[in-house]
Amino acid sequence: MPIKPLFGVKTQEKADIAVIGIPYDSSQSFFSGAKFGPTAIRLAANTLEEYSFIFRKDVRDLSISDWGDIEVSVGDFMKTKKRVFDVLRGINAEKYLFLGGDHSVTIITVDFLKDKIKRYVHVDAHADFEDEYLGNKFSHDSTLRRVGEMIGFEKITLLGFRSASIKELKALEDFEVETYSIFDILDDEEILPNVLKKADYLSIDIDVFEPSYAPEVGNPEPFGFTPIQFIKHIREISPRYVDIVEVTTTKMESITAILAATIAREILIAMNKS
Ligand SMILES: [Mn+2]
Repeated sequence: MPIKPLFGVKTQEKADIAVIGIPYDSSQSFFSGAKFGPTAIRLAANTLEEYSFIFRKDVRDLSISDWGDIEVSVGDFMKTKKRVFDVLRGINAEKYLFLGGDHSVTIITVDFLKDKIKRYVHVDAHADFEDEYLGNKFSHDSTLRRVGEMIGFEKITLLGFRSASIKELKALEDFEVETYSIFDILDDEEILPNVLKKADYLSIDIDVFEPSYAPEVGNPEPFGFTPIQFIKHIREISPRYVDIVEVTTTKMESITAILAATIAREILIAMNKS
């Protein structure tokens, strides 16, 4: 089965929203294979409707173009960053949906967009706030830390996490980062819509969902969001930049990729409003 552009949208032409795969995974994870994420998500989208039941809209009717995957340099973060920058400069879209790749790709995309981001929301089971991981500053365990350094710690929010080292928790406090754990969210129903609403960059690590809904991730972590708990607020959000990362599978039929693709479809429509 040939893999079509995501939901059969236009390809390689100027549009308001650019969809781009960044199949990079070099940093260490329990399970590897996040580089297959973009392929798995496009393949999953082949099996889904292009029509959103929630918005009553067809994604193909919107100004969206899928530019395919950027050729990355697996294992070489700096070379990959250069390639991503070159491609993004060429595309020069108003809005972007990036498909990862592991979470370190967000360090690159945020670097590219840093002057435009007003509020970055990191939706993740993990804090990703280590200063480095085994000497690697550009690891998926350090993504939020690097993002904070680039755009300012006052502009970032960590949402839905339930796993962090004591060092990370201390650093999050020291840098005065706005954080809401999954348990905070359970206690206060206002948090989720309020935080999602203000994001202009939304970074979604698919591991934020309960592993029974999204089992194929680098580091599964129980006690996550249910998909319905998240999608319930889709009408309230209008980000300009989104990434969906850490879909980690080599299977042709992946329930994690189906969830990621479905979320991508709804988010593309939500992005179209902004
Ligand atoms: Mn992450």
